[in-house]
Amino acid sequence: MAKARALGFDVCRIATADSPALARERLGAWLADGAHGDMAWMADTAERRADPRALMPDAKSVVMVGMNYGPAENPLAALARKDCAAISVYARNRDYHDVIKGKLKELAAHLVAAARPERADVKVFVDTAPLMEKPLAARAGIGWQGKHTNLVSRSFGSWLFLGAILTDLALDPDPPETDHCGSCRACLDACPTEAFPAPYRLDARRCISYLTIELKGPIPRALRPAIGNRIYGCDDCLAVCPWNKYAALGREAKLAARDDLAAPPLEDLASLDDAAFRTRFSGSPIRRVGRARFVRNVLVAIGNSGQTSLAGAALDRLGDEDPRIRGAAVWALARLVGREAFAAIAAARAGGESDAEVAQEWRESQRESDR
Ligand code: B12
Ligand code: SF4
Ligand code: SF4
Repeated sequence: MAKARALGFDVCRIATADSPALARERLGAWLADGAHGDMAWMADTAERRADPRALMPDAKSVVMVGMNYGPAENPLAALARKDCAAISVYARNRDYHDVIKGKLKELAAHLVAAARPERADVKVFVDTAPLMEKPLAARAGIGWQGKHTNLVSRSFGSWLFLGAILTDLALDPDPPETDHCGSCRACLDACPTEAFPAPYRLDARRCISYLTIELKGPIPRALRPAIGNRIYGCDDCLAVCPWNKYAALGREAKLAARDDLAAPPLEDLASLDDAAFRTRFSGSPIRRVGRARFVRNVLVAIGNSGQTSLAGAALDRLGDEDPRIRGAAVWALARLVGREAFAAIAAARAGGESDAEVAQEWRESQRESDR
């Protein structure tokens, strides 16, 4: 633990490496419901994901680490500034995968050295392989899976990134943590898109994190209004958890919010071309989604802003080369300009649309603005 702390981890505990209790059944039920949406990689890897030994047949222990990324300010404050973007806490600076992976490798090397003369095999993971990190962290006693399904810690609330080292060393396991949610249901009630069909179960297809990060195609129209100005991920269910009163400010500088990502103006983000997008988000997790998905999200936020001054930003994107951006621009415009103005724009522009899904956006937006 001393070495883990010195490397920047806030908690490090050990679990046995067997399959987490009920994980196979629960993962199977979640996939059978289609709750994973378009994340086909979750279904493709299901068999391996349910059992750590599929990744390392001789694994006896898993060293689980947590890194606190507690924010300096209430992350929900950004939701009130409708002309600006709300970016989830985890994505306001460097990609946590990159930050944690290097440190995990160092911790693994330390484990190998400490075991000598015994020979130790180690493999490190931070959301990089099919491994169920949350139930393993709960078994190691780092926290428990709350009703929002994420791991909650009595010391850090909801703000912990997880990482894992699988090893064939038989290390002494720590006792597991028990559930401390009690009768609370704050996270379930806070979800803007009603993504929890039941406590401890998330329908990713309705989750803003999925819709803004994982979903490649157009965001379903019915869910767009509830997204508000959240353009990358969502923190609502995490932020309302009462256990956050014990949370501390994260100590990793690379994860502290960049000033320009605290509440960037939507208008600036909508106009980023590919080169500007890559430069602005170099080293950030946001870069992974690419410009098309990102500007699509920004346009949904513009449509939700209620600010007619942003209609020009949507109008500028009607001719974008990417159909996802054009489609979201049509939707945003219809919500910002009056019925007659939209009808005039549609008369001039809709007929030239070659993409079937965008043509459908024109038709549906016209229908809705006529109501
Ligand atoms: C797929 C995925 C997503 C998907 C689906 C999320 C989900 N809950 O499954 C989407 C894109 C929506 C997502 C969003 C987010 N994610 Co994510 N995601 C993952 C990933 C890759 C796999 C999770 C998984 O296995 N899901 C499958 C489901 C079936 O498993 P589960 O969530 O553990 O479900 C359990 C419960 O449903 C429970 N259960 C079911 N029925 C019942 C009934 C009872 C009574 C009980 C007690 C339990 C129970 O059993 C299941 C199995 O343990 C992990 C990394 C990893 N490799 O583990 C990161 C991970 C979970 N994500 C993480 C983060 C930070 C987020 C976001 C906060 C990002 C953001 N700000 O936008 C949001 C949070 C949304 C939320 N409320 O979950 C962190 C969470 C850290 C933590 N402290 O828990 C992880 C661990 C990545 C990491 N290495 O740090 N994510
Ligand atoms: S991350 Fe947001 S949308 Fe997803 S479950 Fe939590 S509150 Fe709901
Ligand atoms: S908000 Fe309440 S129900 Fe949700 S995880 Fe936190 S303690 Fe559990």
